[in-house]
Amino acid sequence: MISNTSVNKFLEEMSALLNPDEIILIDGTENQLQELREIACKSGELIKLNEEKLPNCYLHRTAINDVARVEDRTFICTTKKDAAGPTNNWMDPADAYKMLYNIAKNSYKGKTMYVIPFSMGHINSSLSKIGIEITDSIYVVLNMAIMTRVGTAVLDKLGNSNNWVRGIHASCSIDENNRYICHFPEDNTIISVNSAYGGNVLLGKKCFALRIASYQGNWEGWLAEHMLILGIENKLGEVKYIAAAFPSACGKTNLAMLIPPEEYKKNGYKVWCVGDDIAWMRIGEDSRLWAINPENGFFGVAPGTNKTSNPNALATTSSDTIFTNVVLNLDDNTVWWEGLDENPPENAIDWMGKRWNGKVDKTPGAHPNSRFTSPAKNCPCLSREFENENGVPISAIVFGGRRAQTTPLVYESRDWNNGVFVGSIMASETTAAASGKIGKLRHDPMAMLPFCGYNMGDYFKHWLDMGGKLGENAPKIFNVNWFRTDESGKFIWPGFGDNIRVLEWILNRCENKVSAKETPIGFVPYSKDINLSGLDLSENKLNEILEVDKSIWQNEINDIESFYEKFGDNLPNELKSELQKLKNKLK
Ligand code: OXD
Ligand code: MN
Repeated sequence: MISNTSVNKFLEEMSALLNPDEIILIDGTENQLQELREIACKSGELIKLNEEKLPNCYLHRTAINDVARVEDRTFICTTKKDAAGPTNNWMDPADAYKMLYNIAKNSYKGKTMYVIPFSMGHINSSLSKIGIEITDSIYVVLNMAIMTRVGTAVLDKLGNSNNWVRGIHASCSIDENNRYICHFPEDNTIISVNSAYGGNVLLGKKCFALRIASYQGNWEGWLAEHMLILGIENKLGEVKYIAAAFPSACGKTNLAMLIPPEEYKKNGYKVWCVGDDIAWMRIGEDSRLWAINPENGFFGVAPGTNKTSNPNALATTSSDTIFTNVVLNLDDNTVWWEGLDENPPENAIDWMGKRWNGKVDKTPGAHPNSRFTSPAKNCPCLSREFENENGVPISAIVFGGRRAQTTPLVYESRDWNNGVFVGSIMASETTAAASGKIGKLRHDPMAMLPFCGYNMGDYFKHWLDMGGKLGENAPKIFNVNWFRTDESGKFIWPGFGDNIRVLEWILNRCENKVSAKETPIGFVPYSKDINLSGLDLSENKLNEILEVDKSIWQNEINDIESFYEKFGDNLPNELKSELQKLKNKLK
């Protein structure tokens, strides 16, 4: 059935270890996927939703103890501990394999082993990479079939090559004390046990496209980043592309699918989504930086998604979607989540499977990290370059975090090295996307803290080297913060569609169309250069969120220094010198 020698050997070994009753190769046909949906509906793993209102849509509930990525149980397993660096959990590969194989042994007994050949990126693109995930979960198969390109076409592309990533997922008993998400970048292998939550088990996504791929990118000279990619079209029909990194659940999907406000629409502006979560970026033959989105769908956070915040995402979810951990409305067999509208269902089931009345019950009906998995092709603003095998050229790189204070609405770094410094000192308040405390400030360089598959000191060095190679073609690097609050804790900047006002300034800076004010941290806009027309925000308020307060930044320095200390000798000198420059400027 499969002619690739290395794949066959892997499947033989895995079937001996896991002991499934049956093995099914996912061929990518709609017929096979439909059969699996039906089996999952029979077993209760999926609930079929209202076919008229939500065609081909399903609901799934994970176990209550399995609702988010588990960073404390995520490991990078490299021969040398230093290769994983101070920001990753590390395990010796031999110990990890032994432990994981013990946990997973015979765990497919009575079950089917599904074999999913998948391609990250367009199957024909030279920038793409191939993986094979085995799993005992139909939910995983169906999600992978939305999020990646799956099927026998991938095996045809692979031929007899051994260059592919092995992904092993075993649900086991969803025991959180034996849950492990382990990466073996030296052998292109990922093993995930005792979870069935998306980010831990859709191994093409965070595990491969970020952790393993970032390691590969360091060797091969490219970047795998936690970034959305969007194109902004002006009235002349010219499209410029921006790649932007934000920590999880900070509005990446909303920004990637932004709908411009009326003033901008009138002036011919359009925004095109290339990707909402991951960018693979390489230096093209023209020496510019080119990006592809290796995914084929969106695994978006449901709560807060609505007709105003992200009408494009809502439209994207209106068919062919798997919803996870949202509310089931029993009246019409549709779904609901907090922030969808003001009309929660009264006759409903919450994400835990309990009866729920949205008018009376105080507990949220949907989990704060509940999700939708939808195909990219459903997105009304999907870029026509989405399938372009070469990707899109990047004009600007944007970093951003969730900071109530400190960081201005937007600032531009002085040059590439300073931009890498800006990315490396990113900090953000934590969200529900990962288990742990919410709202706690943590350093999250380039939004890659949970996703960098190697020593982050070496990762910074790699970024600096990429700048050296790009030379004068390097995109400009910016930082944004949509989340500054006033005394009463309310966000000052409206965000959502109005973020285009900031992106416009960014592109104007890339084209040297506007000047900017120099501050100790970089260049901030003159308020006159941010278009406020049609917006209920005074220039004074705008100036307030553009302000760089030296005393707050002096405190920030202490924080950066203690964060940097972790990296010891692996911290590149260029970043030490950028930090020194910042200190001098703040004096
Ligand atoms: C995601 C995440 O799911 O970052 O994209 O957690
Ligand atoms: Mn993400």
